[in-house]
Amino acid sequence: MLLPKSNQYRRVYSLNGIWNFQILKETYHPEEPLKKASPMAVPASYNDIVTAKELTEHVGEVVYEKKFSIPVSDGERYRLRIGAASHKCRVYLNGKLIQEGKSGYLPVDCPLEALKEENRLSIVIDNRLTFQTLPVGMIENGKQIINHDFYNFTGLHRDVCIYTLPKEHIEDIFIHTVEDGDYSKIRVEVTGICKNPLYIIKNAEGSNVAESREPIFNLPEPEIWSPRSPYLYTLKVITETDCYEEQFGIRKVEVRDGKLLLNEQPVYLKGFGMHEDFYLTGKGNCTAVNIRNFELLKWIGANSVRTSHYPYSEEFMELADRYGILVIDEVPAVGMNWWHDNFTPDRINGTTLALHKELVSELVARDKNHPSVIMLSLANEAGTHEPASRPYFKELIQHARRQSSLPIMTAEFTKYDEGCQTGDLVDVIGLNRYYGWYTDHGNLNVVEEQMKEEMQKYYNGFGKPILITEYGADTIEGLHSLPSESFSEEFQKEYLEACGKAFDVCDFCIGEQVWNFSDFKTKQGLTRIRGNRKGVFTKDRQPKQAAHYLKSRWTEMT
Ligand code: GCB
Repeated sequence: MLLPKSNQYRRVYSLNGIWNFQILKETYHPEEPLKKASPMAVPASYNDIVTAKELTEHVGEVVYEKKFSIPVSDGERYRLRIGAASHKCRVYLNGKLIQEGKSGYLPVDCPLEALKEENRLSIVIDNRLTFQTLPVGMIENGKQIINHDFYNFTGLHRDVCIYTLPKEHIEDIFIHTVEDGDYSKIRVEVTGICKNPLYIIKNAEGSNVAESREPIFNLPEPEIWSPRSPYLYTLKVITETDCYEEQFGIRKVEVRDGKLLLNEQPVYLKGFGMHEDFYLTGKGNCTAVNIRNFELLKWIGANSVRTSHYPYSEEFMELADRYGILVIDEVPAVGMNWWHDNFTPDRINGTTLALHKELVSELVARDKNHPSVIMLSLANEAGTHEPASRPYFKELIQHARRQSSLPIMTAEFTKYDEGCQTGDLVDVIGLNRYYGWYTDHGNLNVVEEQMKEEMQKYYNGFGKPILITEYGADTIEGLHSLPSESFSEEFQKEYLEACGKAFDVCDFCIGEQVWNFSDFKTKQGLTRIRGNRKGVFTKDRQPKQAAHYLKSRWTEMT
């Protein structure tokens, strides 16, 4: 699935801006325009923009509506692209249902037919989570129960646009690099109508460095992409009727002999689990925030992030390529760990698995040409201690391996002693661990030993490299204490330091990703003071004391 772009054959009309918005209390009548609508920003979540509590916390359906007119000609195709509508959506054009979307974090893209002089687009969004959605949630006695630790932000979260395509157009482009270990080999796979194609590769300065009529060709003296040197090329595919430019990088990723290798060199991941979350806009994509995030990642010496707990915006992925930040791309499989009996026919079942597989395919299809993506994460903290989780993940992982050659991991909450059923199926085991925080709260003396013991057990048990995908402590900025006490800036720093000591002596540990990059909104809870405060940066992206510690640790690590 290609990102809509303008060129001599294609046009893009942005529909971002002010939309009409209304909570849906009764059955929706798409044939009628909204009557009691208020203005709403797109892209954005509506939750932190409105002032009425029942609206912020609304569970159910809302409608977004916008009128538009564009020039229409017979020689073109028209499509609608919604970057993300969280979570499920129904799309209507002039009152007629044209598409349904099943995932809140991946694009909805559909043809627009029978366009009129003036058109009305309406999008009904449903934020209810069940055992058959991803994220997973539960509706009990009419009440929504959320089983994940981030706010259930709702809305049109990413760009919405209409784009045109020539009748005979390129549908998709897959750029395969470093096949058979050959760094100069490029293989281009194009779908759609591709008459008499010409493939041109431009270097970062925009000069042509290779040209071919055949889809397999050589790029002489290729520059390799890496966090140190995130070198990007552009492939231009020109056909008789269309053309498209796609950026890519040349890099090789593999897990071999207990190591994560990038371009055949071991790489140690330093970075964070994150969230798309900011003041007012919630999960709405915001270029300024995205760029600030990457500036901070570079400043602190990080080289990687996990898109916890769902696919991030395409803009985020593009910036990761440019800044040279390695990305573990996670599907929105979170909340799959109620206390017991998760994988049962009436809970996480075949329908959930079918959706899970579909979202893996869609994520791979969206992000396949990003050199920054080095691994797929198929779930965060699923109930993998349950025997029934094994066939579920076996099928899911087999499916993922058919879609992508990238290493596969899951982020585990399951304690080794509980018997993780899936550790042998993945390439890397991600561990989310909070010794001294959720257990032995405030006791820094236990952190290093308990962390080491658990990592060692997992390694001995499965022989897979271990990546610490979460560790951290809630910290209120400006709260100081000597000696340190939990929630103070001093404690966070000492906590991360103690964990670091454990990682440093485990040579099977391939990286550390602190939870979290920045503070973020959650549902209200006794342990949540205006959200989860484990951020190393505040929500407005300023450093807490621990940020300076991490900066010196990570920059010294080379
Ligand atoms: C976890 C979850 C993450 C939470 C975090 C916490 O294990 O994966 O979503 O936010 O713990 O801070 O409790």
